[in-house]
Amino acid sequence: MKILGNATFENYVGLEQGFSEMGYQMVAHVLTLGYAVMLASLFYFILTMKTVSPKYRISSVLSVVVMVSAFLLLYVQAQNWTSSFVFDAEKGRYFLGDDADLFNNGYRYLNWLIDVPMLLFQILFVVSLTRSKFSSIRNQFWFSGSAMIITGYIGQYFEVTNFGWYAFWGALSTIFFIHILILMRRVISEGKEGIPADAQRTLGTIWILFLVAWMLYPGAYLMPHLGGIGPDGILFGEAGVVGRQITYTIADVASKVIYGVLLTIVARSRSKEEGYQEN
Ligand code: RET
Repeated sequence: MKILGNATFENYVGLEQGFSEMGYQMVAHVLTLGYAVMLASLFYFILTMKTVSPKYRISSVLSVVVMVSAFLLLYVQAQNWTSSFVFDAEKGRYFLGDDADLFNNGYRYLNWLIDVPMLLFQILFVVSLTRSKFSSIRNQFWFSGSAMIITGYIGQYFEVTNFGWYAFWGALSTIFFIHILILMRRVISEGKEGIPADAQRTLGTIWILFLVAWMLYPGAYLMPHLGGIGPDGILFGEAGVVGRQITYTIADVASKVIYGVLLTIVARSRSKEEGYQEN
């Protein structure tokens, strides 16, 4: 009898039902896609840095920081998957290996601890705030961003073993998330004032992207219980495991890469208007 304790639901599924070839490979591939995109985009942010005027370049620098940290942590996350589950040729499925590591999404959470404040600061270097104070927004972003991730990190340990704690930490994290959404809305609406029309439209797109992409993370947190609460729910199985990793990858590409590209576009439009010429 194996006891998994606070392990996340991927391990419980891998112990009892195991994963089909398709499910196992889809996760391995989507995790690999994740870190490959981060490395490729790293080059984009370096190579486009000079297309914006020097005062906006910090935004690209922050994207570079985000790409490097995400690349490394997603790489480790992908290795964690392949070292946790082992093919059983008699059953034709992948199961939690006897002496294997347990799988845990904690690498991601710690990656967000770096990336969330960076992504939030990043926009402050591209827009000009008209009423709010830069340092006040920056500090609130930093505080609520870190608190949101740390509380969620604690909560995810209880997703199988203690639903009450899992819901409690998740709810606490959501309060910080709402604070971030309110701040971001304010930053974007102030940022739209007095900038070229195309840059205003791009900022509008950034707000929608931000809302959708960032909401995917709490969706992934809730994933095992979205199809019915507890181990009998339909997503407490292979579909939920695969669904969660796909959700994370889409969210990561949207919130880090596409967001960074859109901010570069806003910065380029503002640079042009201010007379900056790339040489
Ligand atoms: C958690 C816990 C459950 C409640 C909420 C959460 C929100 C997480 C978010 C994460 C964003 C991460 C990003 C990473 C980019 O690198 C922690 C899952 C609300 C919004 C943007």
